[in-house]
This record gives sequence, structure tokens and C-alpha cells, in this order.
Amino acid sequence: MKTHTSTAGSGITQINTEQLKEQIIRHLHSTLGTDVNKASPQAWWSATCAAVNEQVFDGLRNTQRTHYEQNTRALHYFSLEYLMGRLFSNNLHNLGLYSQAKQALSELGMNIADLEDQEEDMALGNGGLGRLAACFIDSLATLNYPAIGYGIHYEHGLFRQSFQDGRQIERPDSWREYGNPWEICRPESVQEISVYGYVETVYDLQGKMKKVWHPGRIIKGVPWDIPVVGYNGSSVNVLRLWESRASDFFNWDVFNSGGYIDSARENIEAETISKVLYPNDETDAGKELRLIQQYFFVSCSLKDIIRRYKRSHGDDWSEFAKQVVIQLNDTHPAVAIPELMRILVDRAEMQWDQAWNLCQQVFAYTNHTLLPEALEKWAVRLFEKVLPRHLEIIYEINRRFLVEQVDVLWPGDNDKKRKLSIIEDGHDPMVRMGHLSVVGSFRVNGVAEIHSQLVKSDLFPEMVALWPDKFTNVTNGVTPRRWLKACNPKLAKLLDEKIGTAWPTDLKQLSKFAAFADDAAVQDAFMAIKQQNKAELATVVKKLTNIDIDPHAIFDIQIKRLHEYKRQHLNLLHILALYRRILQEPDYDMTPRVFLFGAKAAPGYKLAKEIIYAINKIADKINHDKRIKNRIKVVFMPNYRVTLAEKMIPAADVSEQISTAGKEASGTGNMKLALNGAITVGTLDGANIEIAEEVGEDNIAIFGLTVDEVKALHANGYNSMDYYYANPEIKAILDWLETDYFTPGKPGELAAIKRSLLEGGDPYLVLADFETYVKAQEKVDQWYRDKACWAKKAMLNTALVGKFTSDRSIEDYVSRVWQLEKCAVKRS
Ligand code: BZD
Repeated sequence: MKTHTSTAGSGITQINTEQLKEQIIRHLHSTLGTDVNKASPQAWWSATCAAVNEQVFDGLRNTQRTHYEQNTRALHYFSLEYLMGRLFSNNLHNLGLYSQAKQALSELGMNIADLEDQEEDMALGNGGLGRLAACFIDSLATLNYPAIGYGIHYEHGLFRQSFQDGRQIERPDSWREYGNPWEICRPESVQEISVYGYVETVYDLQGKMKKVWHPGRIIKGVPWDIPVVGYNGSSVNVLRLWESRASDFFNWDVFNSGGYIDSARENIEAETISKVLYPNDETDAGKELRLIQQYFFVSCSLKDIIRRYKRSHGDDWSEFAKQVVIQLNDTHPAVAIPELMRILVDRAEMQWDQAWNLCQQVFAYTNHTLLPEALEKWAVRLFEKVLPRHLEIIYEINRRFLVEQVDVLWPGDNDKKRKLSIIEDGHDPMVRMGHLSVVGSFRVNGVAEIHSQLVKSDLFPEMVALWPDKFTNVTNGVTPRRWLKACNPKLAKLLDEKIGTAWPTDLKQLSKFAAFADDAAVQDAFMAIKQQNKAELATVVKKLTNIDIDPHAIFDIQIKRLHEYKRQHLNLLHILALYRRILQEPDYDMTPRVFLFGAKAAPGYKLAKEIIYAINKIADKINHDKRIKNRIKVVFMPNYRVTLAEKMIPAADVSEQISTAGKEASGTGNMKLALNGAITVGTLDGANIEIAEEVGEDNIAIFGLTVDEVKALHANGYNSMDYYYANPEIKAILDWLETDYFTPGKPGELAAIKRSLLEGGDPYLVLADFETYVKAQEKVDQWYRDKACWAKKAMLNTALVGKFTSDRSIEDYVSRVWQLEKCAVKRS
């Protein structure tokens, strides 16, 4: 019998297969109350998690003690979303225990893959922004930076998607219905927060004015800690998520006065706050509950930070900005700025200037979007109702900003004041959260080079004039532990053999793999792995959709949220063009291709849902059309999520990154797919530009208008009708959508797409980019015909995207924004 021993690093106890087996059985008995003969897979999974947690908690204690003893400066990442996915195999990999666990379980008669499937995804996020937060906390722990993630402990994460007659159906996600082994409740750190009510102006005995907020409701925040295990067991940091509960104090009052029902209602209302994640990405909901969610987690988190600070510094605030830096993941947590001001001015009785100075040293803000509809604004009346004192504070921040900054640089310029004001004027005045975030932060960053440039030139040009040094870039990245090592074990093994095992924490090492790009034997090995991954995905596809796909076809994958700017409908028009060509020319020569989609549409986003419906209907028609001879297959995978991404990405040949230039801030799926050897078909948008720089133009299929061309086209008046009449293929395809060809007996069911592209003016320039897109796809088809040529390009993609590790992003944040020191964890 082989006995592996863990290679885990300093913070974690080493353990071997035999010890792991003993621990699993012990937990089956004493934690799960069952035994090996009758335990369900769920019980085996829980027992294994409990065994893993013995190592995790060890690391957690060591890390927390070390940070406390060393009194380290720490990053506090504020994010409304964390899209964690599953933690089981990730924690095993990061502890260096995966192969031990696999062997231990196998000796106990269990298959590790079956146990992995027992776990629900922790889907507490919508898309890129939430997944980025998850990659970042992985890298922070791996790099030994003291950091804590703060967010909301949603009872229901992102909805589960299924299709009924091709239409998206949403069902609630109950990810922790039967408990979650990875989280620890911390009742000792409960916080209470206030909302609603009114503000009273009072004067003390010296005649000094004070503002007193009399809240209308008090809510309890209960923290749940999720250990974040660094790779090789370096540090174990914490993700602290707040759950809302009714405050005991508040409710007993009502209860005692006989208002049992009222008390129950208030309970429900308080608990509603952390009930569900808002499923809108990009467009903002603007609803009262969302503002309360934002304030709830921000206020709990700030109080938590201050409690910890006061433990070592008492009421002396002089070290606060040295100890604490807070990153705002988009504007969603920006209410932290007035909240910290309130705590400092109203509670700690600090002078305004001193408090403001402190705030401006503590906060930094990441922008993730330029889409106008996604720039968060709150109606002043709503703010006043929910957070009356904070609105006053925002007005004061704004007044001083306009007088002391704007009017000094542009004296008497009311246009500038109107543009820069945190309060947008109008019949329904609004609080602009982006403006507030820029004014209240010491640093502002975009998430890819071009995006950061556009943040400066198009979004906040005057703010740049005021504070040129405030603005910087940090290009996004992804963790190679989850997105290569764990999800693509065969490729990981090949890399280990060819370039050594340092790449998971030093991804630039991958460039050594470029030396093998012309080596026929390595090409064969690389392509054989891709082939096996494709065969495995074909099995998953069959199981989920009952569609047969050929693993020898090109696997062309578009996985991301459904949004017009991401242009899944451009992909669809290309599919229709190929289909039509085959029908018109039965011997049309093309490499067989499987088009795979994975995407959720926001439940209220009508056109996005119509696009899903159209893809499903067209898929159904094409997949059953014998004349196609399997040259095209179309699959819409239901319920796209992290776990499905982990199965699709290793199997991709082609990565669709086809947003309108200037609209996709960065993208991170583009990085994951290239890392796993997919060739990008993409526009010069977001991080695609930097991927192209890294892999070289021979190894990526770039098409479409550039950002400048997009701007020029809009400026000169874009008319999509011109393309409709000028290109017979476009006309035929769009007209096709109006017939009942894909929806027998129901003509017009797919017409919404045509309408948006013609009458709707085609805001995302689908028709303008159609022709070059089709050409790029033809080029890809030609490339694929030459196996050696394709293998080389695919291998070079893997080899040359080392820049896009989230470890590099974190080091960029550290040097450009956070100024943290690494802290090696000592074992007790
Ligand atoms: O953030 C995404 C951008 O669209 C991507 O280009 C970028 O790569 C990632 C990470 O920086 N933005 C989002 O995912 N945004 C949201 O999910 C979101 C959620 C709620 C409200 C508004 C936006």
C-alpha cells in the first residue's frame, strides 16, 4: 500500500493517507453518527470534509494568532458577491492532500469524484465580479497577505436555471439546506446595525451642535466564517459573511406589549435582508432592500474592523490608516464611506477634517463597468428614508468637495459642478455612488489596461484633472490552482513533467512550455489530453441535455452571463449563416463544430431571455436536421455555474470573447480558456487586448471594430439597416427569424432579435461586426485542419498567458494600492 504524505507548508500539520483514513472513519462515527456499512455518499462527503477541516482549522488558528501577534496591516475586501463554487477539491488541492484523499477514499471503497458531486456550489455572486473576489482571496492567502473578505451570507445564491420548451425557468438556490461543513458561526462577534428613523439636531452644554440619529429599526448581523486555504497551506485567511437576524433587544419590546404577530413580522423583515442575492449583473436594481443589504454588510464589517483595532489601540485612532485598508469591489459597498464618517464624527467625536482625512487614506475603489445603466445611483428620497444621517453626511462631503476642490480648479464653472456633483440634480435627485467612491478613495482602478484608460477618459475625466495620481490599472487575473491544476489534472500533470511543479504559484514558468510547441510528441500528448477532456464533457452534455456530440468536432464555447453587449446573438447569427450555407450547398466544406453555450439571464431582462429561447429553438432544429450531417451541433448547457465551467473550460478548442469593443471591462473567462489551451476568437476589448499581446497575433483570431472605430461609427450615425440591405446573408438570416421555421406553427416567436438589431438600432453593433466575425471563424476552421498548426497555437496559449494569474493581480494591488507586507505563518 502506497502512503502519500502531504507537502503542505508552514501553517498546516502534515498528514498521510493512513491518518486521513482514520480521521474520515472517526468522523463517520462521532460527527455523523453512522458507520462505514450504512453511510450515504453525503455522509462520506461530510466526514471527509470534517477530516479536511482538522487541517484547515489548524492553519486558521495559526494564521490568526500570527496576525494578532505581529499586529499586521491587513486588507479588508468589501464585496457584495463571492462566487466560490465548490470548496472540497479546492481545499484538498491547496492543502496538498488531494492524492492522499483520493487514495484514502478509494481504499475505503469510495470514489472521490462521486463525493465531489455531493457538494452544492456556493454561488453567492452573479458573474465575473463575484468570481474575481473568490480568485483574489485565494491568491491573498497563497501569497501570505493578511486579508479578510467581507460580504453577505445569502440564504439563496444565484437562481438555478432550467429550460421549459427552451425558455429559462428560475428556481431558488438552497445551497445550505442541509448545512455547510466549511462555515463556522461566530456568535461572539455579532453586530447590531440601524436603519430608518430620523435625525435630531441637539446642542450640548457648551452650545456645540450634534446630530443624533434615532433609528427606526435595529438589525442583528451574525458572522459566518469560511476559511480560505492558501495553496500549499501557507496562510488560512477568512471570508466573513453576515447573516441578518431580528435584534433581540428590539423585538422583545414589541413582544412584551402583546404584539406577537408584529414581532414575528419584524423578524421576517430583518431576516429578509440576507435572504437572497440580487440576480442582476450590470444593470442595477435600485431597490430599497438592495440599499439595505449594502448598508447592512458594510456597517457590520466596519464595526468588526473597529472592534479589532480597538482591542490593541483603544480610542487612539492615529494608527488606524496604517492598519486598515478597505477595497470597494465596485460601488456596491460605497456607503462604507459615509458610514465610517458617521462613526468617526458622530460616535468618536472626531473633527470633520481629521475624519475625512482618515477615510481618504483607507478606501480604494475598483470600477468594473462603463455601461451607463450599471453606474449605481440611489434616489435621494430613498436614501433619506433608509439612511437619513448618511444622506446629510453625503451632502456635506459634496458641499466641501465642490467648494474646496472643484471651485478652486474651475472657479465659477457651474457646468463642472453639475457634472462632478455627488448629487445629480433633476426632478428626482440621485446620489451618484461612483462619484462618491472616487472622492472618498485614495486610489481608483479599472480592471484591464484599456478599461482603466476609458475610466479616465470617458467616465471621470474631471476627477483625473483634480487627482491625476489617484487613477491606476490592475489587470484582472484568475487562480491557476482552481482553473488549471484542479480542473484540468491531465494537463497539469503534463506541465509538471515538462516544466516542473513550480508553475501553480509562479505562472510565468508556463513560458517554458513554449519550447515544446514544435515537438511532435508533446503536441500529441497535449492534444490527446484535450481529446480526453472533450470526451468527458461529451458525457456530461449527454447526461444534462441528452444531446450527442462528437469529441472530434471543434468545441466552440461561449460561457458568461447573457447580455446584449457580450453578443451571444452574434455567435447565433454565425451559426445560422453556417446552417444556411449547408442547406444551400449540401457539400459545404467546414470542420464539424459543436457550439456550446452556458449563460444565465437576469430574470427581468426580456431580450436576454429571448436570446436564450432562440438559441434553444435553433439548436433543436439544427441538431435534428439530417442534411447537416453533424457538421453543426448546438448545445445550451443548463444552469451554468462555477462547477460546470470547470468541466467545460478544459474541453474548449475555441473561446468566444466577442463583446462590442469598449463594453467588456476585462473578462476573466477569456483568461481561463486560453490557459487551458483554447484559441480566442475575440474583439479588441478588455483583457483580450492584453491576451493578444502575450500570445501573439498568430495565436488568436481578432476581429471587429476597435474602441475608436466604435466611437467614430456612433458619432457619424450608425444605421444597422445599411448592413441589412448591403449583405444578403444578414438579410436572409434575420428574415428567417421571423418565419416559423424554428418554431413550427408559431411565426414571429424569434423576431425580438431582429427587431432589436433593426428597429432597435443595434446598440451593440452586431451587424457592423458580423462580416469580420465570420471571416475570423473561417480562419479558425482552416487552422484546425492542420493538426500540428493547431496544437502549436493551443500550446502557446497555455504557455504564454502566465501574466493572468490572480497572484500577479494581487501583487499589483499590493504595490499600487494596498502597501501590505507578507506575513509568514508560524505553527504553534
Ligand atoms: O467584472 C464584470 C465585468 O463585466 C467583467 O468584464 C470583469 O472581468 C469582471 C471582473 O472585473 N462585472 C460584473 O461581473 N458585474 C456584476 O456581476 C454586477 C453585479 C451586480 C451589479 C452590477 C454588476
